[in-house]
Amino acid sequence: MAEEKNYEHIVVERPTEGVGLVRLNKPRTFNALTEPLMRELTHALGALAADESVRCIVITGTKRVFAAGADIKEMAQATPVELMQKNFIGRWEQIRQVSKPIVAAVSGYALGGGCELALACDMIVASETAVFGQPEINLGVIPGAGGTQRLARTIGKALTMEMVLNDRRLSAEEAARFGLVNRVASVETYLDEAIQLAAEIAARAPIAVRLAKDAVNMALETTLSTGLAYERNHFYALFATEDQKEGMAAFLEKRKPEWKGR
Ligand code: DAK
Repeated sequence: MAEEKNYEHIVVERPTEGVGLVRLNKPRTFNALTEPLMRELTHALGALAADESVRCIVITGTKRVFAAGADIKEMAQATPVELMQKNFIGRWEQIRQVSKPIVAAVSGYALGGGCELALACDMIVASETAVFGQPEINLGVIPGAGGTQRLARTIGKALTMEMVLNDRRLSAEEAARFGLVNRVASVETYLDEAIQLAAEIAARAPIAVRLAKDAVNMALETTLSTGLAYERNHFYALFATEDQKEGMAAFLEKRKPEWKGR
C-alpha cells in the first residue's frame, strides 16, 4: 500500500483506487484519542476530503484495539473552561462534516470516544472480536462525543440506557443484530472487507454518493416531512449533473456508465 505524509500517531495509506485509509497507530496506549492524535486525524480527513482522487475513506485501528476512548490522563485534571477552549468539540465536528463516506473497520475495543468515533462514521465493518461500549460512567462522567445521541438513534433507547448507565458492552455479533454494524468478518479479513466496501462505493457516481450520504444523515436530524423535502431537492439537483445523463443513457444503451463526478 502506498503510504502518505508522515504523521506521528496515525498512518495514511491508499490501499486501492479511490480509497483513503487512516490507521490509528498508538497501540501501546490502546489508541487513546489524545489531542495530538485527534489533530492528526482531523488533518488527514481534511486532506483526504479535499483530494479528488479519494472517494471513500476507511478509518481503522489495530486488530487488538480500534480505540479505547479519549485519553484519561489528559482529561483527568481538566476544567470545563479548558475543555471548551481546547476546541475538542470542534475536532469532532470536523469529522461529521466530511462529505465523503467514511467506513470504520473496527477490531477489538471500541470504547468511549472510540465507540463514538465509529458511530460518527457512516458504516461499520467489525471483526468478530470487536467490543462496543460507553464505559464513561465508570469514570464519573457520561459520553461527550455523541454516544448518547447516536446510540439512541441507532439501537434504541432501552439498550442505549444499559450501555451508558451500566457499561453494558456489545459483542460484534450483538452489534450486528442490533443494527450498529453493517457486517462482521474474521480478524484476518475485516479490514479487507471494509476496503472492498469502500472501493465499491468509490466506484459509484461521486456527486450522487455525496448527496445520498447527506440525505440519509438528515433523517437523523429532522422531521419526516422536512427530510422528504430535503431528499427530493437533492434528487432534483442531481439532474443538473453529467453523471445523471450518463447513468441513465448507459442503462438504456445496456453498457456500464463512466462517472465523471460532475
Ligand atoms: N486513556 C489513557 N490511557 C489508556 C486508555 C485511555 N482511554 N485506555 C487504555 N489506556 C492505557 C492504560 O492506561 C495502559 O497504559 P500503561 O499502564 O501500560 O501505561 C495501556 O493503555 C493498556 O491498558 P490496560 O493495562 O488497562 O490493558 P487491559 O488489556 O487490561 O484493558 C481496556 C484494556 C481498553 C479494556 C482498558 O484499558 C480500559 O478500560 N481503558 C479505558 C476505557 C475507557 O474508560 N474509555 C472511555 C474514556 S472517556 C468529547 C470527546 C470525546 C470524549 C468525551 C468528550 N467532547 C468532544 C466533548 C470521550 C471520552 C472518553 O472516551
